[in-house]
Amino acid sequence: MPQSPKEAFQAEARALRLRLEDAGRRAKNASALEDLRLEFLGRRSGALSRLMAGLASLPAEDRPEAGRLVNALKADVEDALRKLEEGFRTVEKRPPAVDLTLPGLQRPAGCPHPVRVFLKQIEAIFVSLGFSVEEGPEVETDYYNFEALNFPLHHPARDDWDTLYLDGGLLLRTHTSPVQVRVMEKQKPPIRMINPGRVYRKETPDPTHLPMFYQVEGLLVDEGVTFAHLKGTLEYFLRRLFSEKLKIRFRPSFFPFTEPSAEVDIECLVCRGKDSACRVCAGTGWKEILGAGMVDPQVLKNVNIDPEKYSGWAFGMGIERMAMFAYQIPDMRPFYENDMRFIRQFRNK
Ligand code: 2U9
Repeated sequence: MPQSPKEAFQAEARALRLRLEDAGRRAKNASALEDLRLEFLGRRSGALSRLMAGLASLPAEDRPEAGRLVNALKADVEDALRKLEEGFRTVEKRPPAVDLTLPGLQRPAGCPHPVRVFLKQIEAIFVSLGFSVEEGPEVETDYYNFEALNFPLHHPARDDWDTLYLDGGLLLRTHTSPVQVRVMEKQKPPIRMINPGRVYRKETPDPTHLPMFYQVEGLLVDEGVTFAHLKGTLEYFLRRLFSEKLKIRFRPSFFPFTEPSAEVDIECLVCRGKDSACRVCAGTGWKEILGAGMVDPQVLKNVNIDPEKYSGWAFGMGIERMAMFAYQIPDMRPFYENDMRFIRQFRNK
């Protein structure tokens, strides 16, 4: 049935209301809102102005009702626009969920630690000589850390190797020597091994002491092994590590687990013995770099190796002290302060 002018007017008003709802849902920001305002309330070509103009073509008796319809629609349009505007204003006032002014996440690339680099160089030299690389526990028993190595209970020699004691008769190892003891218990000679690892001492940190540091110890046990083999091996090792023509000297010393024992010095690489005021060697021209000796026959007996048949030698060195000397660092503490500016300096050494 054809629509009457009044029905046509009402249908147009309904369509306009639907368009308003749909446009309101799609408007996402203040500029879309301005477009909406023009579309519906624009003076000349706005939808409501056009609807209003259509009033004139209605029969006179329908005009008052249609006029009310247009006014109600106009009020609804204005109301809808106001609500949308308020909504946008509060969204714009809210701080963004992510602070875009913050600096981005930085993930600086790490680099090998100088102590580790030095340790690997030492390992490579001994591996090339046929030594195996062995590791063992850092928490040890009194037997493996002291007794088996000739430190009887209450012997004053223990003072220099004092450590942190744990419950149950356990302690933090003061040297990596317990690893040699454990290997010798299981494996009969010939033995050729080095054992790198962390060790602990009762020390207050200062430029030349740390309560935790790295050691590399070595052990060789076989028939007919002499001090001459020890001297030759250590000289070869130190010349490969530092420089081919390095001057080396052995001085008599004492350790509970070796007899005879020696301390090994190398020429001061900073002044080469030419500066009587050298801060690195105190003007002596020499720098103590490691300790060594023939394994005490009692230590061999403790692991059921016959000292009449076999003999052996051992050595030990502190890695941070060697690295300090090699890289000419006056203080060991920065090795463990986690400052990448310090660590990075030794990347290519
Ligand atoms: C066994 C027998 C003997 C290992 C040795 C040294 C000498 C030595 C120190 C150097 C600096 C420790 O890091 S430091 O404080 N070490 O002087 N170490 S002989 O002798 C052994 C090891 C195991 C069974």
